[in-house]
Amino acid sequence: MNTDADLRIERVETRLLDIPLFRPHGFATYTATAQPILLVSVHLSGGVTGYGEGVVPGGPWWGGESAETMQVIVERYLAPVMVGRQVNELAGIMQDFEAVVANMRFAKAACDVAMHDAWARTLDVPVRDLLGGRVRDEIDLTWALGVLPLEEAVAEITERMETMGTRSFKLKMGAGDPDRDTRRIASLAARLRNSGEEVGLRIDVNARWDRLTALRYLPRLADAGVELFEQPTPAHELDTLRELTTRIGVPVMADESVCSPADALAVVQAKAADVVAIKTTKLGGLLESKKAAAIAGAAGLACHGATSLEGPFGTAASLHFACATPEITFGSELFGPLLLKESYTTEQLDYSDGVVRLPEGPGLGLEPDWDKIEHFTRQ
Ligand code: MUC
Ligand code: MG
Repeated sequence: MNTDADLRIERVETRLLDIPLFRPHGFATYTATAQPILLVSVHLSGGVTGYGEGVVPGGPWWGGESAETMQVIVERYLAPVMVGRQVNELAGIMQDFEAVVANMRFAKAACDVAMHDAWARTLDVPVRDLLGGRVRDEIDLTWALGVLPLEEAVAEITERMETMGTRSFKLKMGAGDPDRDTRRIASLAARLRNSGEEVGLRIDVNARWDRLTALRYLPRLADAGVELFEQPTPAHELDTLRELTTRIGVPVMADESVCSPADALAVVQAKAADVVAIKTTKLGGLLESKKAAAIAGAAGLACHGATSLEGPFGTAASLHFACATPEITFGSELFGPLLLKESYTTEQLDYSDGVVRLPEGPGLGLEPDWDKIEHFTRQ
């Protein structure tokens, strides 16, 4: 039985891991060959440790933070706010972060998750129980392909259908000429249709197209059978997003547009999207993600369990969130660990039949593999 004295945050440690990807992942402006992850460990006085990941999709191109900036922010500014406090003051600690560090939500998310993990472990319950409890035990999975040539994309889709039962695929766009990019996706859609495979295709432009480019090419993608457009245009242009949402007849998902609960409210008020991508990282952790999902859900928008390509701990955290949050009605893309060449936990998340399942056990339900962690630690 843990006492109050056991819940004191004694020490916060960070280390940078560089984990190679099994293949390069091409985004709109950058191609990643490894995923840098800031592993944050929160040590409690009773001997329990919780883990969180500071992670962005590939690098600072997405939202301005990187694993390196997060290390400075956590070590120098956020750790002093945590140390000496009780871990069951989590909401108060998160509030106090705001007095010391503005924005930097990915860094705060790593701390939020490590504290949730540590606190849940002291109670011997899964993190899901701290987030409201069970809504589901598994969630549908969309697999994301980077920007890939046609044949490689077809091979990867076929392989994932056969080995994991995946039926939903996200294709990254926004790199290079939009006309060529659109033809690449339309050919892939036609190829899959002709092979008789029933798969859903969606695209993510990562905010790279302007209004006219989107108005020109999204209808062609709609004709090709693309079923969802993720963030085609810049994050703050909510009028443009609303226009696309209402004009083209294919659901639009807001991703870069929603990095806080206030952003979720702005998207709701502007009627700018049909679906909101909830990355627990970009929102600053599990507590803030709950607020954003509640706002979107109250307006009747669907929420998607999105990813920053987290490793095992970060993905498990997003999975606990998705499994405790009724508003996540639009499935997930929590496939991050499978993009890594190797994992660094002793057990792996269970992916099959088109879903990913919540692990059992206290906290996040995963344990660190220290040999692997040492191996991947940046020197
Ligand atoms: C994003 O913007 O959604 C998620 C999957 C992927 O390939 O990129 C990320 C980031
Ligand atoms: Mg996105």
